[in-house]
Amino acid sequence: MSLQVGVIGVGMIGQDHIRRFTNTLAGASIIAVSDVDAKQAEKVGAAINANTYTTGEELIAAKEVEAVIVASWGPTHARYVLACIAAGKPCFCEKPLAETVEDCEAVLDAETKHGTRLVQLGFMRRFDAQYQAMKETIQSGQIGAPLIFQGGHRNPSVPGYYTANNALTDTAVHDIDIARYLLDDEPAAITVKAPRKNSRGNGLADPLLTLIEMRSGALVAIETSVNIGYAYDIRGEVIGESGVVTLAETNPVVVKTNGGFFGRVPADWRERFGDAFTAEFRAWIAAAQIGGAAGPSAWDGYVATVTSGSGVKAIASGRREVIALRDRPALYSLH
Ligand code: ISE
Repeated sequence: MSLQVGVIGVGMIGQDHIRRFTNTLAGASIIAVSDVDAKQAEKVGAAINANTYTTGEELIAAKEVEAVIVASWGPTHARYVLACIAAGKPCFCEKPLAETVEDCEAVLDAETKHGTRLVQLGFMRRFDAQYQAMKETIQSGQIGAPLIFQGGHRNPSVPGYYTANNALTDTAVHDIDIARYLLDDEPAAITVKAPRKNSRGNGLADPLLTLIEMRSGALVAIETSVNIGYAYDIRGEVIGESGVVTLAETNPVVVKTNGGFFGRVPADWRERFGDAFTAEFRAWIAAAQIGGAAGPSAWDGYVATVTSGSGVKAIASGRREVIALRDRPALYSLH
């Protein structure tokens, strides 16, 4: 039977997910929506024949809703995720899991008490074919034990409300998560450096170079550039003891003309990670149909929030900050 899904937050990303459910995915239907902007909720709901709920809590409590997608404003995530756990309903939550470490911990405590996983985090890169091939290469032993992960995360531009700290809390969190996934390791300390500012960046400290020391002694270096103009360019390389694995370019062809060669670079995250979004929801639907969750967990959301928060501290202090994580509950096995 088709999984009956409710979506909380029908802004840009919520609508993107709804389109994916309507046009591409099987085994689930969006039957309920809610948004702080009631008119927006009505409009989006009417277009897909879904019921509209005044609050996220009402949507979660509704009998017809079997599973929930939380795509609302970041500061509201934890409260909706907690309500889903209390109702025993599977929940897909966009990053961040929560903006504060305390709220993330409340989710970990509630889910651990529940006893089985209900929460899946929207770290879609784990479902990207290129990163998966990179992980398989590392696991196969072809490049020897991994020593360094270098990530480049380049956005052509960011909206006016984007702050300097967002480079860590909104953008680098993806690289933090994928580095943990690739290296099977946890972060131990973080240092953040900024060169002179990109003059295109409206005064933002952009780009940033973040160095994370992992518990095993491996290093993670992440460049975040958020006003680089030319395209949405995601770079990644793992240096091992006897080899290197690098994300290939994503263009299907190379065009040679006028004495040069050319290959397309994606315009935005939709183009670059479209297939990964579809794959993450396929996995979520299959897991939620039997009352669970797949892939990135609340633990992964917690580590991302602690790490990016320590990075924000490191920007302010100009120093290396230690990343203090609680012990990983048994519910969250290694990646
Ligand atoms: C945005 O929120 C995302 O999640 C994108 O993947 C990322 O590239 C962008 O920098 C973020 O602002």
